[in-house]
Amino acid sequence: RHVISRKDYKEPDFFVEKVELVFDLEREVTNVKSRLFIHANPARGTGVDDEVFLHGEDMKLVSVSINERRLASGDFTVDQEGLRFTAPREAFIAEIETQISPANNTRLEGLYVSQSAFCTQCEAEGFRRITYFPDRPDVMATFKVTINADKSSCPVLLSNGNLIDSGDLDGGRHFAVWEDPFPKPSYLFALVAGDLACVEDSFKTVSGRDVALRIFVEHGNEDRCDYAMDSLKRSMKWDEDVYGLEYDLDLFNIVAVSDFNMGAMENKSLNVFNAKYILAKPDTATDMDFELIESIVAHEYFHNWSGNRVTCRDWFQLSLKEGLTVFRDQEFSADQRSRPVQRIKDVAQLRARQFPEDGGPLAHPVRPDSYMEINNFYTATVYEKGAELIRMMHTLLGPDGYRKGIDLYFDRHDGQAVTCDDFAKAMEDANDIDFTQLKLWYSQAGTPKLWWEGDYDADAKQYRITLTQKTDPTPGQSDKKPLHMPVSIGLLGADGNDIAAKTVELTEATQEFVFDGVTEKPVVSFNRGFSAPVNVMTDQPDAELVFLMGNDSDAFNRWEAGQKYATRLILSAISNFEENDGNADAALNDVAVAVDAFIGAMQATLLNDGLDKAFRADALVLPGEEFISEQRKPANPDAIHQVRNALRKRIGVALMDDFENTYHQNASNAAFTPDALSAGQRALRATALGYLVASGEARFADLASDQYKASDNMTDQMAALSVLNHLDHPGRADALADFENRFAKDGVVLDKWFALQAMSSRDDTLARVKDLMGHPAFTMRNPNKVRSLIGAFAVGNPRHFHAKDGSGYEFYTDRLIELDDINPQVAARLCAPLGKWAKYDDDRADMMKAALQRILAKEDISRDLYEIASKSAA
Ligand code: DPP
Ligand code: ZN
Repeated sequence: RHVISRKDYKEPDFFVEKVELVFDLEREVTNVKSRLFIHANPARGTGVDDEVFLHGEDMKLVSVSINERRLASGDFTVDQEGLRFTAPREAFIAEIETQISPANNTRLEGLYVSQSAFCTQCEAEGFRRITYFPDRPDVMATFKVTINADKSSCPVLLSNGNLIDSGDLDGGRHFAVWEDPFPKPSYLFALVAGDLACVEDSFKTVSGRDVALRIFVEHGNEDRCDYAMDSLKRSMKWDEDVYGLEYDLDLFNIVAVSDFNMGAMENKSLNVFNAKYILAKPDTATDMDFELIESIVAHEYFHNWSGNRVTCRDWFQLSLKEGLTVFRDQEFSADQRSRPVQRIKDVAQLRARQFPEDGGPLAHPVRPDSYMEINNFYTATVYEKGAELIRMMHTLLGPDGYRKGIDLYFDRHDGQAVTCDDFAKAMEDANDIDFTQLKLWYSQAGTPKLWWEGDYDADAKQYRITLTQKTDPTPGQSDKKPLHMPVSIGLLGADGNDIAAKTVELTEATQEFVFDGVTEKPVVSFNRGFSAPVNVMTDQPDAELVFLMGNDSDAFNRWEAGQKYATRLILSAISNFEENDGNADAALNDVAVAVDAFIGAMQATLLNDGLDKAFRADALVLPGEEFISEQRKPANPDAIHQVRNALRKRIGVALMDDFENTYHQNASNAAFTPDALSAGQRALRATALGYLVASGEARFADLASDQYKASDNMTDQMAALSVLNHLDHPGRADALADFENRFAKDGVVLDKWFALQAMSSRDDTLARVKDLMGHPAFTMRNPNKVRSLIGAFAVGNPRHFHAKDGSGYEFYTDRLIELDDINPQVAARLCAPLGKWAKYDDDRADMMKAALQRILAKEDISRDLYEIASKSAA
């Protein structure tokens, strides 16, 4: 299998400065004519041959001409990877005609059909499935695109840049010509054609230019675009205000499609979105959906600068645009909503997705050193850990220094394809600072472990704190160096106020820091705001955690103290689980004193009206089963599930009155609005309902059932349904049937219904999931459906996925093998859960490894799935 290495990077031998494309769109056979204006790279070495190589896969080549002379079959060669011919001495024009089949493109890379529309996905290497081209991001060209299509089925014809011509053709066809003045890599090319409805708005930029904003959706969805449009306008404004970055064309188009491998794609001026991240109205979308729409619309918009104007030299630099853009969208959301709540959400996500990746067989640096299939590197590490790296720069430089670095970066590199080193260099040069050690975060994989030890000297009024860091080996990297990281530390006095607070810069393996003027022995609030993305290993006594839960001025660490306490309780009960004959309640009794203290602290949080409701809702949620399973080897999914539920039940029983009051006090008769404040109120109420149902009292299941029937918005309905989902209550079947009826024809909404059932802890879940595969709305060809039913089963239902008899693994493995022939990218993405075998007991580990071997034995396995399965099995 071919491995591509970062160290082998070579500049292109040839550049394409201009591309003219003509598409004759037909579902079965689309004809693509391309004219490429090519010249040799003046910087290439002497003695190189004049062979031109253009990537191309799965296409029919009709003809190649150079400077209007058609090449004979002996003048070029074509294989599975592309087309080769000898270049003339001077700059030249290559004309290439190819044929592709959009209707048969189930990989959803390149040009394909979604519902009735044609659309494209070219990142990372999809353009080579449309025509022969140097499909690498350091080749940047201007594009002129002519689209010919049937006028009645495709009234809308879109590509990047500006519409410069359009008109009718014979035979009921018409055409449009688009020209993008900004040179761009092929991965940012897009084309959309279909019968789509359009919602319009506009935005006036800071310099006074009017930008037409359009969102294209399937007919009937026009009333579900408001929030995405509003998010787009707020993003445009925010980027001007915070980064000084203005939009650069007179139009900005978004298209929502049903079949999409990713969340969305930042093609220049023509973003294509998974419909799930555009369509929303109160009765179809939850608060969480609104939140995701806001952040993804912003993310793709922000790419116009961080990704498009300045792009990546090669795919190893993917985090150059993704880490930076994730940091930008996180900060945008923090400014739109609650900053601490946003940070909690981002860290929870990092710990749930990235830490396990960093500690498992697929661990790789933020800037990987090698890959077989680049699509496998759109990972939590490249995105979320990459964002943490940028956040650390922000912390170390402060907002002004960071902005100086950003300004220099865009100034210096506008219009270029650059590297992560170039980004760091701009930060260094603008601030006269050395990031050599900080840059190790780009190259060193693994989550660092951090310990601390404090020592109070009453006479000197000094508090000394010694930090120790260590990063465990990861595949291919045995020796790790100490990293540079900002660690924010607060010292609390007995009254709960801060005595001192500062951010120290850890650079050594072990290093001491001193706080002066400390008048009493403090309680330490360590790594505030998660300033360093590490695993803090030091345990604090229960009483200190309770104190921090109630007093820390850093809201993130209040939440963190609660999570730590809960995790510790659950883990100690789990270790007593076997001795107690698998009785979770008895296991909790063994730690009853700590449980009571924890419940007291939870109650104080619940009743603290000084804290915002969204925060309280988050702080009351126990760490998830997946997170707990990461904390101890071997993980026992049954024990985790039972102990966690038993603790929830105890909390529900002990605080029943408080939860009941909270539930009723937070009911609202006002019309639904998706703002953060109202969302927080709904979240707190949903948390209360969850605990009330967990208490086991039947009347609360009735309450949930009533809530489902009475509420007019999806957030409250899903809150009810997701607690009913695990019960035998008749309200469950009624609500699910109602949901199915209402949304039978509504793909994006029905996905919630599939996912709920896949995540149910009821005993009949696997059988039900198998049945649902035959549901008329289910198809393995739609990635959202696959993720909702199959993906949710593996990721959201540890208990059934890891069933002792192996039935979960067997079902899942069959699906991956089936999916690999349809959509390798999605199949590879879903393979990761099987790679966590090392976390489980021998029986489960053996079954998971056998599942991976079965996948590897598949005939014609894709490069995508092979890479993930083989690395996971190692
Ligand atoms: N889905 C990816 C993103 O926007 C493509 N670049 O981050
Ligand atoms: Zn992105």
